[in-house]
Amino acid sequence: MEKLIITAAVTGAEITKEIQPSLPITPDEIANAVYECYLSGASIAHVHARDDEGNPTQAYDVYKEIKEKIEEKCNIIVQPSTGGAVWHTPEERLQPVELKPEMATLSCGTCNFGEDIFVNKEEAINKFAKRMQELGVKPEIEVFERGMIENAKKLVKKGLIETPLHFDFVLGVPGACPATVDDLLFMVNAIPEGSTWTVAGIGRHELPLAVMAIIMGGHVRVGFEDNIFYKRGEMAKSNAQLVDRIVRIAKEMGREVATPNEARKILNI
Ligand code: KMH
Ligand code: ZN
Repeated sequence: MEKLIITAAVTGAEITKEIQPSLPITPDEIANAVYECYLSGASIAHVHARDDEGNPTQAYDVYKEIKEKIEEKCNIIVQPSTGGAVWHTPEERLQPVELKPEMATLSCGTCNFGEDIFVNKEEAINKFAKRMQELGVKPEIEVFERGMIENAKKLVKKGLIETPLHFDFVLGVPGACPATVDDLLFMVNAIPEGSTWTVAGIGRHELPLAVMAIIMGGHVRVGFEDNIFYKRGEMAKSNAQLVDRIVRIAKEMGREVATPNEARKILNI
């Protein structure tokens, strides 16, 4: 099996410090949290930015500061979000792509998102994909529902993204696809041959789906964006604590963990 790529999603757009006191918010806090995750074994940092009040922002300058601070510390792959928060406009969301990161996320459809709707119209998806292609940014295709895989295949036909594709199945978002074993298999069986995939299980689903991915040859995303607990009733102390556990399980199962440069090779970056 390929070595395991661990993505650390350290901040997200939904969690607050009131809910998880160790949530990294400022560029320094985010860079430090990412560095700890890198030392633990993460090879990709999925990054969301926050403004001075701690609210989600897609501002170019804030992402630039975060990216530079991370790059001063380590060679982890920096993957900014183009999903942002549900209320960001497509124009706002696309800003971090202008930094020409190695990767960025590309959500390929609309879904319910708790009480909100995460809107990704075809026109915007095409625009995001085109700009990433122009700037040489590898998209990680975010899949919250099965139809989003078909939208990604359409982008390949239109020449807006290139194979091999890399997918992230975000399973267990309230209102979107559940996080069962059958759902993960359904997704994995639907992606084009030669694709790579990772899974981000939300909340209590993070760990079981990660274990499945380790067994199946997929990759794993963990972090406060998706899950703030270490176990039932016990908050995680840090993002790195969640990475540490995945590294331990992978090693016990004989799956080696990829360095950032090994992840670059696996992902064709
Ligand atoms: N915060 C969600 C609405 C991404 O980063 O690309 C979208 C999200 C996906 O987190
Ligand atoms: Zn995200």
